[in-house]
Amino acid sequence: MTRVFSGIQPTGHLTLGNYLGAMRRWAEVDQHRADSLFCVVDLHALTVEHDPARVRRLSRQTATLLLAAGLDPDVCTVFLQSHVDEHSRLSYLLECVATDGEMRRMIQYKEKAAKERERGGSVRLSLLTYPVLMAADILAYGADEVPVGEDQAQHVELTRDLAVRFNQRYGHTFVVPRTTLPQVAARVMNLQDPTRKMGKSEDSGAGVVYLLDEPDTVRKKVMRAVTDSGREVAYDREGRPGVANLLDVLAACTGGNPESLADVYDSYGSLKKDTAEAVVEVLRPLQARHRELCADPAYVEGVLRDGAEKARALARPMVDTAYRAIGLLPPVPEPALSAAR
Ligand code: AQP
Repeated sequence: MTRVFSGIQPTGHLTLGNYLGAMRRWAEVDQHRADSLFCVVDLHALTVEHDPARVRRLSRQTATLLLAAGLDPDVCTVFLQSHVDEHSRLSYLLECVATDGEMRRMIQYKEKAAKERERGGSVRLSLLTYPVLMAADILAYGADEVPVGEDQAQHVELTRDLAVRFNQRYGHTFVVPRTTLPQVAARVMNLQDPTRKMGKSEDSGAGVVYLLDEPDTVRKKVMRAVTDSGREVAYDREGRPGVANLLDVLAACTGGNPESLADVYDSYGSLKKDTAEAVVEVLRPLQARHRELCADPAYVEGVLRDGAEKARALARPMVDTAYRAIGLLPPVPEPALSAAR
């Protein structure tokens, strides 16, 4: 059976981009057709300036939202990255396979490091090495597919390169995974600046629809979306990124096609209105389920505990194999125990 792995960082409140680019497919498609693992990658949230209490809060909220979005612990595995030590164990081995130049070429590193420097902060070494930890997240489970939004495709490419290199040097150990992208809304753009991705760690939330935004807030954000100077509704991602973004979001929410939808509208106003309502309707059941789950935190904790146990059982043999392959001796058994055998 195909194995799927994907993760989400508790670095901010989850956005419509996270949902349309990744979570919705995990819930509607992947968990039903594959042996799937979905992980709140909390260690990744420590790569930039962070507040420990906020990371704890967001980790719980992210896990709750994954379940609210429809992940079913009876058919898939949902867990926190830091509960499974194998991720960090494998990450170090992969750091011994990756190169410094490779890490510095990562677009997210360049962008986030520049932002951190602009703020006058220092850049954490873990920001540079985090794609290696992401590779470990994926390779530890022998995942065949990694369903992500477009912004993460470069990191999955790196994962493939590291897997191939490790296998060539030390013998076949890892499955070489492939990226799967959604057909529409692979990159939902910021409503106030449609040349930038809608990101959860934005300083201002005006162009970002959060999954827990009230319906009226969603409406306001969409109605105020920056469009383009023309008046005609056309799907042109390069020339008219604002309108194309709205068409992408509308198409993703209604199951339509952005090009055909462009023909239906003759004004930006009506396109915005329908897009806002479509987003509100997509978020409604998710928000209702989130409220129910918040009333039962013990259930969410139980899911995460069981998920970590299942994940550990899968990752440990794979990571142990990698340790042996790269040249590390297995731990020596306790003398008393070996004598008793
Ligand atoms: N705007 C987006 N459009 C489509 N897909 C997106 N994803 C994120 N933003 C969009 C996809 O959601 C999954 C989880 O994302 P993540 O938490 O691993 O990464 P991120 O959202 O890029 O988070 P950061 O780095 O904490 O902050 P921001 O958002 O500010 O960059 C991934 O599959 C991702 O592709």
